[in-house]
Amino acid sequence: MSTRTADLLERAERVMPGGVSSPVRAYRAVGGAPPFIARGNGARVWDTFDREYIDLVCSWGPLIVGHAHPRVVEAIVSQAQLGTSYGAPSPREVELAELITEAVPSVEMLRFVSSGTEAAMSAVRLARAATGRDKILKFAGCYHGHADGLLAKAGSGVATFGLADSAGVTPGTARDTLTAQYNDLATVEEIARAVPLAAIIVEPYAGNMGCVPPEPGFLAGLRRICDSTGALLIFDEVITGFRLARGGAQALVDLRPDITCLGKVIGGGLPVGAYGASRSLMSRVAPLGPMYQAGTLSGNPLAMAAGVATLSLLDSSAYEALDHSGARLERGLTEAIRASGIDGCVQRAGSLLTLFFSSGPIRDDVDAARADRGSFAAFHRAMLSRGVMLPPSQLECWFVSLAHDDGVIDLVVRAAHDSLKEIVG
Ligand code: KE4
Repeated sequence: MSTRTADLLERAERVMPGGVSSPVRAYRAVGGAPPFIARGNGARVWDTFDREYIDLVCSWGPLIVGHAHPRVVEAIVSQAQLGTSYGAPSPREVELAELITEAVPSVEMLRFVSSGTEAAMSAVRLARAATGRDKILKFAGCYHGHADGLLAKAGSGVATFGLADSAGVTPGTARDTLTAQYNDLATVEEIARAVPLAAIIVEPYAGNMGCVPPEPGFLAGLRRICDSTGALLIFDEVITGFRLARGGAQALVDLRPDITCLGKVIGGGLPVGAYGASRSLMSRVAPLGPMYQAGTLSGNPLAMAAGVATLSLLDSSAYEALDHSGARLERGLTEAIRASGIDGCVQRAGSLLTLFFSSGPIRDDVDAARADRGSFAAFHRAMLSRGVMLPPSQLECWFVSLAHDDGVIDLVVRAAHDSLKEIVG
């Protein structure tokens, strides 16, 4: 069967909306047809024409050790030979759960699910079950998956497509989700004092409006507000968990949320999510308690094996290497922006970063929305033509892996210099 991209895209669009399994992959924000990827290895992927790209999407975060790492592949293959799913407890999920609870002290107990969306929606349900309250507060530009109640003013694909929220979310559902601006503690304080909140859910380092770090005091302020109003603090660490540090963003800022959402890295490229909290909170989750949540493939042995193999590669030297590569890329991109004279800035947190076509600082979704998306689209196309695959949206993070060594980073920087020169003209 033909694998030419044009045929593939046509065939895909006949049977899947936009020809994709997730909207942002359709390249609507940057134009052109998305390459269909046939294989990946290390820091690179190849499309169905065998064109090679340095990959800065890394499956939107999970591939922190690079594509097809031998240790991860071996773990998946050997598990697959023992079966792919049992619908029963298996040793692998105990192993991964122990690795996570050892690394993240605020998570004494967790439940595996199959996506970050499920993790966030279950965390919200747990907060409502524990507090008996209905309303939650999220931040504009933060994205916590596509559960109905979490799509209000969401980031990532929702913002990329300029949607206020999503069709199909009922006013009754939307009514229970309040929003504030990221980094705006005063408004949070006002809302939390006026409305009894079940939870405040936040990306501790925001990644879904591009990389937007918390300002000093913001997260500690949320912790204080939750403590004084009885709301639970949910850190959505689906991106930052095991990426910014082994203990996630909460380790960096030395704060304990009440509930943590995880995903991406803990599955090493296979579908995994998890939510966790103190033993007492998690004891409310069925079968121990009245909060119901379930999943056919939750704790899937293949995904558990990939997660265990991936986390086993993330020691302190790995985080030093990730930060080194992120910093090298940030320096190179900043120099390229200066040399080109464009209005731009780079914001970074460890191995997460975004080149914004806007002078910084980018503090929230309003600042992020000011970035010049047309210039980003032109830059994306120019980089793609030079063999560098960036996330196809200005409002996303670039992901660096352990496979992005100095040589790879320098090739990306070279391509950025040339691409910026090209779009400046
Ligand atoms: P998934 O359901 O896509 O596994 O996870 C949802 C989610 C939850 N929380 C955070 C902080 C997230 O970033 C995500 C998903 N991230 C996007 C990229 N920004 C996934 C890419 C996509 O939607 O295709």
